[in-house]
Amino acid sequence: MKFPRAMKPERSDREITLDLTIKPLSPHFGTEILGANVSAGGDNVALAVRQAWLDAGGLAVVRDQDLATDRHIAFAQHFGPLFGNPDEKPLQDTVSIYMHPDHPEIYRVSNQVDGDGKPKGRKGAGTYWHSDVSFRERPAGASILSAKQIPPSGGDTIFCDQSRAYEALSETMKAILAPLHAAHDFEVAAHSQYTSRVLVTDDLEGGTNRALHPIVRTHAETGRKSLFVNPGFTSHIQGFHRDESRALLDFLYAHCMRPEFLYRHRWQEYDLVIWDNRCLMHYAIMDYPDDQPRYMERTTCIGDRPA
Ligand SMILES: O=C(O)CCC(=O)C(=O)O
Repeated sequence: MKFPRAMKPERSDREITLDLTIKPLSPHFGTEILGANVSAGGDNVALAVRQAWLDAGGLAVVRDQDLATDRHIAFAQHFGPLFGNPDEKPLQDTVSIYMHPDHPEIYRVSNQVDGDGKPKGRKGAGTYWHSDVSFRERPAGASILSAKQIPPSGGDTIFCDQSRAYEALSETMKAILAPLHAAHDFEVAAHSQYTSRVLVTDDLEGGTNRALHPIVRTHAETGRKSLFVNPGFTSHIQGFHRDESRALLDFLYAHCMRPEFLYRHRWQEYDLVIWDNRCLMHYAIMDYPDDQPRYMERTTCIGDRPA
């Protein structure tokens, strides 16, 4: 059965006029899209995928996309300008060795090395809860990850729906959070995840990897509110004593971990997964051995300033 786009039924298996099959991944967020050809589909497919992604709370899994790198970049541009484009400062110097040598818009995630012993991508990328690039004044909007090689099991990625997490708070807690801002700083992750302190210090000198954002942000396209703090990059809440800030952040993180706000993605080869960093955080599980290759390519869109 086909539905015109304007008559979207409630979350259930459905097709839209482009013959895409769109199924929920979980009762509250996430969608699986079958039958799309992102590489050859042009603007119509990209716009339909984008709309399905927004409708599903910012998580879409487009199956069976064996995408050439340049086609991935062309598709991603429908979601916003990309980090790595010639006008934009790199995400951080620390990660530049993981960027694709011919395509600076592509960040590579991998547990493999090439013939010269150079990493094919960042090993253990995102093995902590985070929202991509939240330490920038304009953090990431969409991130688009193309799975080229996956281990036979393991290497799942977990997503947390921070809109639902926000909506489940009491009205009293929402009122407490409403005026608050939190500092986001790449150094938080640098301390726990990276060893090359010299490069990190260089990055921080320009101050481009630190930013202050509202704890509750409103999604510019859907109007939905969500929590916007993450353990990976949020350093503290402005105006609070250190232990007050720690206690409130720890409460919010524990709240976000309620299983009903989470979806765990078991990757299939050639999945193209699009997540919205404005309202989701994610965690990549590195539970697979090095002799089981995992290789992924990511584009990252520059989002708006959180408000
Ligand atoms: O490897 C993954 O599944 C996700 C890696 C990650 O956290 C990221 O690309 O931001």
